[in-house]
Amino acid sequence: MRISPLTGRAVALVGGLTTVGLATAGLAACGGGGSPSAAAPSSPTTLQAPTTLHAPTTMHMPANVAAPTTAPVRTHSVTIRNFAFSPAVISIRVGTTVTWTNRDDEAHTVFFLYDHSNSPVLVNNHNVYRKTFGAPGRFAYHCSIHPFMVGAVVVTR
Ligand SMILES: [Cu+2]
Repeated sequence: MRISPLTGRAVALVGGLTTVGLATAGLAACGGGGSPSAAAPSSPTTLQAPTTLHAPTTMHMPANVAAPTTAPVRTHSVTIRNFAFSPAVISIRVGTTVTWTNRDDEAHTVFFLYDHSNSPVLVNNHNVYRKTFGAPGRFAYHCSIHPFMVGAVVVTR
């Protein structure tokens, strides 16, 4: 009974990571002999909106979301094309409305971690989302369907 909940969770996390690491190592060790039959992904026909997402205060970003590092471009228009936000990082003044336009046939969203606001699913090419920023800061966002699609809005006075 000396294991605290925190320690227990940490051990569980490490255990999970170790399992993943071992699995990866095992695959690598197989060389070319393994069958790739397990690689078929299940089809994402039932997309679940994260309406009840409550991020713990100690974890601001999911591990698979990387922060964009490019220099900000001064614009209020972002194009979504080829599974990327362009420019990935923009800078605006307080009170500016930013417009995202989806130029892909694929559906995308614009999800902000700081307020958990999500755009509607932008589909059918040329769908537009607008959001106004009333306070300074650096606000990272990503596509909730494709978390590797990341961007940020830098708001200054
Ligand atoms: Cu997307």
